Amino acid sequence: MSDPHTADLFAPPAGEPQVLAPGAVLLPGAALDDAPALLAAIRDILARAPLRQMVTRGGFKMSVAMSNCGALGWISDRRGYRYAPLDPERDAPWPAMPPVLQALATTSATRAGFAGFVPDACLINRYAPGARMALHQDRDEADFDQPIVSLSLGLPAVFLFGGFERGDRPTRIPLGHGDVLVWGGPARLRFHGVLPVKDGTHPATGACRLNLTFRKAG
Ligand code: MD6
Ligand code: FE
Repeated sequence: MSDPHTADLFAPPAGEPQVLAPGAVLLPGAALDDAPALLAAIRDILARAPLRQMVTRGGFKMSVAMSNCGALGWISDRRGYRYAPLDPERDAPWPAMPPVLQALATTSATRAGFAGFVPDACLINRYAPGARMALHQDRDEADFDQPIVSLSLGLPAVFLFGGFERGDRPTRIPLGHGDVLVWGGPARLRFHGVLPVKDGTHPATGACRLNLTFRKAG
């Protein structure tokens, strides 16, 4: 099986977009070149708006630690989930979205067939080993015609790519450092989640996975 044409059928080369389902496109390694600049920008944001573990409406502390940048930030508390212009921990606006982050989101969306995507919200998720994200739909945004761009950095994770009902059996998609997943159109309301992140360290992030989701929330 050393014929490169045959091998390609099973392992598309990094950089080739992979259509997982209509509207869901994986861009393997799309952020690798920019990763150092992206991580520097993320560190700067987190120095100003620190990561915190939010509680759900039911009062459970989420295993993933979160912060935001951009005009709007996603928050959860005993009143539920929503987007808010102010960081409730600091009673101040979220840090602005750095151009390097916005550009990655817009370029990735265009590559996946969603030209003209300009995010106003970027949710930063940090997964320590063991942290996970239960199956959910993203439905707190104003316009479901707008895609979501998701960037993975650091430790790998298994993304659960589900269907349109919570009970639909999800497909497992490995996501690694520099991968970008664009999620829109007919895929926009699919259920999805992340399996517990395995122990390990990554040269770029240390002992964690970072996931950034870019949205047009307002
Ligand atoms: C994560 N991602 O990858 C969690 N949501 O850590 C999400 O919940 C997500 O990757 C909407 C669109 C893309 C995503
Ligand atoms: Fe989500």
